[in-house]
Amino acid sequence: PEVEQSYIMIKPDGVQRGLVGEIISRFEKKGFSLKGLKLFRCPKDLAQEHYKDLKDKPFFPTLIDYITSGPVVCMVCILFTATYFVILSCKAWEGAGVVASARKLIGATNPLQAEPGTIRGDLAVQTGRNVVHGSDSPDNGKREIALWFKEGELCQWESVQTPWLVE
Ligand code: DAT
Ligand code: MG
Repeated sequence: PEVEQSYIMIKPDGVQRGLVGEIISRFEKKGFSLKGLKLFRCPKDLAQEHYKDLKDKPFFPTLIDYITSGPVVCMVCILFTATYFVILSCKAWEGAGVVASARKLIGATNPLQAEPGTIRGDLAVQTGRNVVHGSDSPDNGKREIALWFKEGELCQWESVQTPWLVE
């Protein structure tokens, strides 16, 4: 069975501000594992496809300029489980899997409204410079990973921490 995966991206401001280690560290410390990781300069058409649901918003052009203004760090986060079946049948479908949990770690879209303790709440002040992206649903996670990563760029492995993270 398939395991829920989230596409996480450190935006150009996070890279420029030297927050790459800090942000990756928060996902690692939570107990998520990296399945893919790369520094990447995003072309305009990819940015437009990634944010296609927002194409009619007034801020769309500045959003695309921002995301393509410098390198981003692309990540796939996964939660290894002793039995994939368990997470599929209970946790992921209840929305408590890696996608929803990563959104909680990231915090609200507007960093001034994001709770302290979240990445945006601790490290950012403006919606247009909110340092990190996380998929908003398992389906979008799948869609975004296929957009940003090529076949062969993802790594199949299992963390030795698994039995100390999940019973
Ligand atoms: P999120 O990134 O929290 O999933 P979203 O998908 O609604 O938020 O929007 C994607 C990005 O677009 C967001 O991270 C920053 C930008 N954005 C959203 N709403 C905005 C607004 N009202 N003004 C300027 N930028 C905005
Ligand atoms: Mg979004």
